[in-house]
Formats: sequence, C-alpha cells, structure tokens
Amino acid sequence: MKTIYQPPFQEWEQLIKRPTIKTESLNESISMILNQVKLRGDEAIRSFTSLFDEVQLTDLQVNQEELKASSKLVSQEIKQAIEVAASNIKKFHQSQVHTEEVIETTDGVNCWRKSVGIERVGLYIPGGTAPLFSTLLMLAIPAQIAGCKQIVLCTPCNKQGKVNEVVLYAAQYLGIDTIFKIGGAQAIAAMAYGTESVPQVYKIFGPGNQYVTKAKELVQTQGVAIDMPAGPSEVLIIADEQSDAEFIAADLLSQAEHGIDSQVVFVTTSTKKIEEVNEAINKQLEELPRKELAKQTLNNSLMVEFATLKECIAFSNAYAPEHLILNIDHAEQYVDLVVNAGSVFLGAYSCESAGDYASGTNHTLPTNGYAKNYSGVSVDSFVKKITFQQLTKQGLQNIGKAIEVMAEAEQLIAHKNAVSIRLKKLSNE
Ligand code: HSO
Ligand code: ZN
Repeated sequence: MKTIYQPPFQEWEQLIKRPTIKTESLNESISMILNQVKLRGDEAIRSFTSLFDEVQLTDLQVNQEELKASSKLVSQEIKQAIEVAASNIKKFHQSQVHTEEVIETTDGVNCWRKSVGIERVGLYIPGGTAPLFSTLLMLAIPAQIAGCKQIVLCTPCNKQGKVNEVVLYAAQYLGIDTIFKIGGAQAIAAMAYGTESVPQVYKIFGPGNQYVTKAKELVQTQGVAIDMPAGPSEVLIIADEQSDAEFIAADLLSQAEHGIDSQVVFVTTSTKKIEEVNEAINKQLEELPRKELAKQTLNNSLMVEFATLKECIAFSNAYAPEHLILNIDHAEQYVDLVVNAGSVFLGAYSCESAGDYASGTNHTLPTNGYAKNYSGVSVDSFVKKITFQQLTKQGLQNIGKAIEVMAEAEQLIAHKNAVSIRLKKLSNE
C-alpha cells in the first residue's frame, strides 16, 4: 500500500481521488440493449440472456417449485444466520417509521406529511462467483416496511438456468415471489420499461457491474428513479498507537476482497501502527481464498499518517468514505467531528462485517465521495412523502391577505382571485 506521511492540506485533493472508471464507451452498447428490450420485450431479454449468460430460457420467472426447492438446498446454519440478520435489519429499519404530527401553522391552517410506499420497486441482485444474498435482505426488508405493494427481483441464473439457492431461499423467507432469472443491463431495462413477463417499476435498487450501473444511469434520465450513483466499495479506518493491528488488517482485507476496484484507506497517528498493520496484512492475506483480488485492491490503496486524530478525521471527511471505522478508544467522543461518511463503526469491536450482514444497519451506502451529499438506503428510500393541508374558512381568512399580496406582486392574478373569490363569499355569509 502506498504510504504518505503528514501530507499538507494542498495534497489532499489528489489523495482522496478514487481510481477513475471510464464508462463513456458503454453508452452506445447499453443504450442499444435498453432500446431492444423496450421494443421487443421478453424476446429481447431471451436473446441477450442467451448471448451474455449462455443460457436459453423459456420461462423468465422463477416458478413456485424452484422457490420451494431452495429450502432443501440451504443448510440449517445459513437459515439461522439469515434469521438473526433479518431480525436485526427489521428492528432497525422499523424504527425509521414515524407518523408525523399535524401542524397548525396559523389558526385554521393545518399541514401534515405522510410517507407512502413507492408502489412498485425493482431489486437487482448480481450473480457471479459469490451472489450477495445479504443485499437482498438489505433492500427487501426496508421495501416491505415502507409498504411497497409490488417488489420485483431480478438476478442472473447460471448456464443451467438456476438461480443461486441462498438468494432464492432468502427471497422465499421474506415472502418475495416475483423473481426473474435476468441479469445485466437487460434486467434493468426489463424493470424500467416492463415486458410481457416483467412488471414495470418506478424505482430500481441494487448494486451491479459496470453494465448494470450504466443501465441504471441511463434509465434514470428517462423517468425511473434509482437508489444512488454507484461506485466500488470502500473503507477508511482511523486508528492510533493503542489499536490492535490484527483487527485493522482484517477489516482492511474484508473490504479489499470485494473486488479489484475496491479501495481501502488506513489513516493513523502512529508510524509504528503502519508497520504492524502491513505485517498483519501480509500474514492474513496468505490465508484468504480471494487473496489475488485483495492484493490488487491493496495496490490502489493508501496509508496516511497525521499528527493528530482531529486531522485524521478531517482527512476522512474530505475523502467521504462509504464505511468509516474509528478503531480508537472513546470513539463516541469523536462522532460529532464526522460529517461525511456512509456508515460509521465505533471502537475496536465494531467491524464493518457486522454492518455488512447482521447488526441491523443497511449496507447499501454511498461510495465514490457521494457520502458528501447522499445517504445510504433506508426506509426513506422506498417512500414518497406527500404533504396535505386543510384550511377552514377562518384559516383562509387568516392568511388570505398575505396570499393576495404575494400573488399580485408576482403578477399572478388568477392565483390572487382563487383567494379573493372565496373571501368575498365569506364576507357575504
Ligand atoms: N461491503 C459491501 C456489502 C457486503 N459485504 C455484502 C458482504 N456482503 C458494500 O457495502
Ligand atoms: Zn462487505
């Protein structure tokens, strides 16, 4: 890992840059896929699936037998783990639901706001070597709590036409049965436009490769909402002289194994800790099945030393990491200094894996510096907030004059009349 000692503020901008991913060249090919799906529906989906996933699908949808069979293929241990995780994720996300008060802004003028679930949402769960069924829990549970009426799941199948059994089991466990064996840009297109088999949705969630990401970016310009701009996963760890180097190394590696474009950053006040962490990484790396991936990530990663913890946190705020681990004593005393981060882990025992799987917080978080202006997925991501108001006669009389004056000043006389006409009737009562 590249190591930098006490970089002056002017150098931070360069240091916080993520490795850039060029996706411009994908615009044309992904637009072509989107258009084909829009025009030819299921037929286009079948031909892209045959081309990219090398499987001929008759039914695009996972049927009830396949769904039920998944239960037999998943171990009791995994089932119990899913139960623990789902229960915590439910508890935490349920706490995000509040009924808002009716506010009487002026006598007779009542205003309130209500959250209403987005009626139809689409969840995308990537396939590949390790399909992340945990992401299904992170997306489907808040969607259900939000009251989304229809939840559509797309996930690619293997060459035998089978979807990963744990993904199916998790879906069944949560009561989701509208599942399609579709991956890639064609899955995003199917959910964005709808096809004969796939229902059209209003908002699409979930991670994916560069094709999926580009497809989400393009359908977003056509009126479909998406969860957030995507980028490779990342962690920034802050530690001092007292922190356990083995814990730090393990946490850095847990993020590094996600993929070669992940980034891990270690920020510390201790030169000695840099040496110890490097040593611990080398030791632990050898034991990891995904060590080749992790090694490449470490090559684009960074260790930075600063004189004080305050500077470490200031640097982290500039970087705006998806995950921030404050592996320091009394970490809670520093929380107010943190202004840009997706999710924060406090103290030696709060490892990122806890949040990735089972503590209850959501692991779908802003990357690529978007933690400066985006939040992670929560129940809020699955609702619209509709405002309501109700004015009594007295209420309109109380604010009518202000409305008339403002409307006239904006030269919008029809607006003024909407009030005047009512006030006139009231004065005749
Ligand atoms: N760290 C990933 C989430 C994940 N980790 C899923 C394991 N499974 C992005 O936040
Ligand atoms: Zn992870």
